[in-house]
Amino acid sequence: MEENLALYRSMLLIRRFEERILNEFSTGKLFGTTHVYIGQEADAVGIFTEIDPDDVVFSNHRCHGHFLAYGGDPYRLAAELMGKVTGVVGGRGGSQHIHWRNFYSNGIQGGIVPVATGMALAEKINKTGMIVVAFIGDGTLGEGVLYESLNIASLWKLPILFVLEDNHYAQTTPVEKGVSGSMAGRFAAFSIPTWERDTTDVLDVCSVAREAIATVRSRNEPASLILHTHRFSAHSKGDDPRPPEELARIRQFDPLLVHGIRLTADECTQVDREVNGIVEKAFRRAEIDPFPSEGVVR
Ligand SMILES: Cc1ncc(C[n+]2csc(CCOP(=O)(O)OP(=O)(O)O)c2C)c(N)n1
Ligand SMILES: [Mg+2]
Repeated sequence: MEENLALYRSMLLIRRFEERILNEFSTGKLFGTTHVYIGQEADAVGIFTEIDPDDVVFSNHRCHGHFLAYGGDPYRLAAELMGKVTGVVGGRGGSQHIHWRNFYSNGIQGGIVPVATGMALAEKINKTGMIVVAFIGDGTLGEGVLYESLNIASLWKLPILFVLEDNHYAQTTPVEKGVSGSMAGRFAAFSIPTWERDTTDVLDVCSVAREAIATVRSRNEPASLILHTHRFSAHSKGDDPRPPEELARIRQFDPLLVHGIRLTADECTQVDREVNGIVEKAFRRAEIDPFPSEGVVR
């Protein structure tokens, strides 16, 4: 029960944080762009429940949910989005370029995958026992550098888990128009084993992630995890050509609803109150923080 509550709380923190981000953009307090994770929360929370604290994580443009599930501070993430000196990377990285402990993100689709692969080589050489987890989206299957990385990861038997979050869209392009053939087949071509689930149930994600992660760690070799999911919000702030019927249909897969039925109404209300308080405090505190001085990178 405790665990169910903790999983729900982590997903709700991401949801409320991201909702706040979308609202704050209209106030002009945030800089750059943003790609919220609303709808996909079960992926991050399930996976981060199963990795070790020292494992290395490479995220992408849609990184807030990954960062929060990793244990990142919502206040420092809010400050980062506001360009404040107290931000995760001193207000210089913005929404997509975050680094904290062993967490890295980058906005260039696929660009971070060879870096993640190199990091897995370093972990192997240094015999740290740590594995690398690299997140990509369905649209990133179109990036050639991904296949060079899969090839090297397989040839050199590197401890890396490639997580493919298929939310069925690359910006506004539906997956049917951008991805031919089989997703799992792409990994199979490099003899990389794949675990695949179509689910927004965080307990399912925990269980499949546990298997995939255990395989990478015990064999010291690559694996992949394909999670079919749904993005409820626009790709970025407003670019969403999907018809209302489709948006209504996918809402039935809301990970908070799917998992929420395992909790009592009182528990949900209590967690909601607690999480709203955390998000409110994070944004209020970040708002009054200073901007970095010109030319100074902290
Ligand atoms: C090399 C590169 N090309 C284009 C973009 C612009 N861009 C950012 S996200 C995105 C779509 C990514 O789709 P997907 O990989 O499915 O991830 P999702 O946004 O669905 O999470 C595009 C085209 C980019 N960031 N990098
Ligand atoms: Mg996508």
